[in-house]
Amino acid sequence: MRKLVVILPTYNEKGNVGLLITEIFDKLDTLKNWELSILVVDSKSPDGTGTEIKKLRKKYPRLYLLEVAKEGLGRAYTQAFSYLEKNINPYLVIQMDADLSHNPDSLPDLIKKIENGADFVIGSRYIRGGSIPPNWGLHRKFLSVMGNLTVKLGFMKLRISDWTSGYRAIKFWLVKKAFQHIKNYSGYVFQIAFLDFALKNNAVIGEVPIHFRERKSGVSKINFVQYIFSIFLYIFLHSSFIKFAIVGVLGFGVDFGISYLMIEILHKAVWISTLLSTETAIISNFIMNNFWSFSDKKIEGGITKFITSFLKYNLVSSGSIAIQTFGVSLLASLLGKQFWFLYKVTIITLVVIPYSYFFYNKFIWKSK
Ligand SMILES: Nc1nc2c(ncn2[C@@H]2O[C@H](COP(=O)(O)OP(=O)(O)OP(=O)(O)O)[C@@H](O)[C@H]2O)c(=O)[nH]1
Ligand SMILES: [Mg+2]
Repeated sequence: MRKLVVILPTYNEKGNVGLLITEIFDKLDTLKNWELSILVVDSKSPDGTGTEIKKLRKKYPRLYLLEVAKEGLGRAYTQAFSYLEKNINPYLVIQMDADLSHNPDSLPDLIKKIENGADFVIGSRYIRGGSIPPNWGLHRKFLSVMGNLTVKLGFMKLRISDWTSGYRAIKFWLVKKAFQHIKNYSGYVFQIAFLDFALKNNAVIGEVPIHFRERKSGVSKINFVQYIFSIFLYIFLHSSFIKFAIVGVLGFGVDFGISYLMIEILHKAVWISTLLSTETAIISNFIMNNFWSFSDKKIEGGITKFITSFLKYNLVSSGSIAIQTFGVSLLASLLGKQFWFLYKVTIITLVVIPYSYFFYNKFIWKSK
C-alpha cells in the first residue's frame, strides 16, 4: 500500500469542505493499492472551517488539519508539504481546491496516470473531454482561456494544455526536489512555478480531462490583477523563450550598429562590414543564450564541447540567413519589392524564430 495524501487548502470554505471530504473518503473503495489521507491546510478561516474539520476528525481518523497564517495559496501548499515530509512522507500528493470545483470523480483517472508512469498529472480543462462551466460569463471564460494561452506561448510549451489548473497529482519525490524553487511563490502563481520546474527537470507530465464546476458556496479568493501581474513577471524571469527573443533583438542591435559604424562612419566595404557585424552578433547571441536564456541547460564538457556547440550554432544561424534571403526574395518577386520590410518581419516572426528556437533546443541546449 502506497501513501496518498489529498491536500485541500481552505480559506472560508465551511459550506463546501465537509461535503468534499465525505465524497473523497467514499471513493476509497475505488482506490485499490493506496492508503488515502486528507490534509486540510486552513488559513485560520474566520467562518469556522477549522472547527468543522476538527468535528469531522472524530469520524475520519485519517483526516488531518494544519492551521497556518493567511499568506496565500502557494504558501499554504508549501507549509503543507513541509508538514507531510515530517509526519507522513507519502508517495503521492494530490492538490485540489476545496470549493467543490474539482470533482472527486476524476481522482481515479489522475491516479491511474501516475500508476502508468507519470510524475506530475494535471487535471485539465482544456483537453478533449474536459470543460469549464458553460454558465461562466464571457469575461470569465476569456480570462481563463487567455491566461492559459499567455503562459503556453510565453514558455513556448504548447503541449501543456492547462497551465493554471489547481487539480494535480504529484509524486512526492518531485515535491521535495522542487521545494527550494516553489517556496518563493506565495500566491496562485505557485502552480505555474511548480509546473515550470517539473518541465525543466524532465519530469514525466500527464494530463487527464476534468469538468471544472462552479464553486458550490462562498466566494472566490483570487485577485485577478495581482495574479496576472505575477504570471507576467514569472514568465519574464523564467521563460527561456522570452529570453531567447530578447537576445534576438539585442543581436539585431549589435549587427545593425556595427554595420552602421563600419559603412557610414568608417567607410569600409559593405561585404567586410556585413560579414563582421553578422559574425559578432552570432558570437554575442551565442554567449547570451548560453549564460542567460538557456542557463539551466548551459553547455558543459570543456572547451571542445563549447566550440562544437558554437559551430552548430553557426550552422543553425546560416539556416536563418538562408531562410530570410530566400523568403524575402520570393515574397518580393511575388508581391512587389516595396514592402520588403514587412516580408522580413513576417518571415522572422513566423519562420526564423520558431525554426531557431526548435533547433537550439534540439541540438545545442538539449534537456539534461
Ligand atoms: N489555506 C489557504 N487556502 C486558500 C488561500 N487562498 C485560496 N485558498 C483556497 O484555494 C482554493 C482555490 O481558491 P479559489 O478562491 O476557489 O480560487 P479559484 O478556484 O481560482 O477561483 P474561483 O473559480 O472563482 O473559485 C480554495 O479551496 C480556497 O479556499 C489562502 O490564502 N490560504
Ligand atoms: Mg475555486
